[in-house]
Amino acid sequence: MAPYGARKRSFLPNSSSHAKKRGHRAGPTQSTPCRAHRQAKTPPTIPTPASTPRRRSPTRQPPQRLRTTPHPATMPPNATADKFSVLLPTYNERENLPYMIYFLDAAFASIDADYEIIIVDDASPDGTQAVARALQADFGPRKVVLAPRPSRQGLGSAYMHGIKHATGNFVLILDADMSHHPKFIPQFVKMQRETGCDIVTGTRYVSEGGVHGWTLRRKLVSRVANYLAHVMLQPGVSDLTGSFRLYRRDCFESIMQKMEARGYVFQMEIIVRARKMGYSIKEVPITFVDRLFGESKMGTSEIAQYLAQLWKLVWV
Ligand SMILES: Nc1nc2c(ncn2[C@@H]2O[C@H](COP(=O)(O)OP(=O)(O)OP(=O)(O)O)[C@@H](O)[C@H]2O)c(=O)[nH]1
Ligand SMILES: [Mg+2]
Repeated sequence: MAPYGARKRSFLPNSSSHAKKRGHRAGPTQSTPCRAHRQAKTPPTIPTPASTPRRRSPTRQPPQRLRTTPHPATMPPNATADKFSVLLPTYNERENLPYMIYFLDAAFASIDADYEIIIVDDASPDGTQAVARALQADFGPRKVVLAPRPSRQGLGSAYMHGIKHATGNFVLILDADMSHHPKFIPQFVKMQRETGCDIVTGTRYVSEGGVHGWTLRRKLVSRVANYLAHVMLQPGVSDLTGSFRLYRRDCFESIMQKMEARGYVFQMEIIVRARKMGYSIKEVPITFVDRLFGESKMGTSEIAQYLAQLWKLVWV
């Protein structure tokens, strides 16, 4: 296999023009995550274990200047024991995946938290798995875990598969298309630590949240889906169809045992069941942007399936 750096041109097209076209701003926190870029920001010396912040020696602390500053409000005495298992389902996300991994790594580094990213790819025809393998070689198998499946089996079942590989005490779920920006993760963690809740869910539908880059039709579908779910299920959360969430692992696993949905309706069923089981849920506002690269998999059949499952959930 060619090294990751050698392959980058094939899966990282001109990022600034693409991002601009899709309404993403290329600010200081939205730069290209490829290895070449990261190397460009560091002095041109050969990295050694002591000078590489991501791969720490168990016996030797890195120099003080290389340590990330812990988020002041997220460091209670036992916080360093937490490990976050990110479940990342992918289907044709070849171009988005490097950005996701880069920003996830940066988000967890900003709060000095341990993490692993479990990529559940369903044999994507665009070669997502080759990119995932290259990223694993770059970030290490402890940080990037591959949990591929032989065929497309749906979003809900991807989470069920991914959790089998998780070793953390928290589970974080988000889409792999940059619609859910990892920069919000510190706020999720802060909310969980301050309130001790079981689930923190990202919401687009409060004043500080929002949706950007969607067509009017797509916005309407999401709004109507949420409105119907509120009227029929009264879930007590403002955004039932989003999937950007942080769960206590024990809570996630016990809800999983009761789950029936395998497709997009999974996000809704999990909150309905969490409420019925008495778990506490808090919300964090997020801004949702349209996917950075690639095509949406949300079609008419997913909408029809959603309506049928919504009716079923009334009787849960
Ligand atoms: N493993 C796996 N991942 C999937 C499957 N379907 C979708 N995904 C992934 O699940 C996440 C959400 O899917 P999206 O296609 O973004 O669907 P969406 O967010 O509802 O719609 P858009 O953002 O408009 O594309 C993305 O990371 C997809 O790659 C699947 O069958 N298997
Ligand atoms: Mg998406």
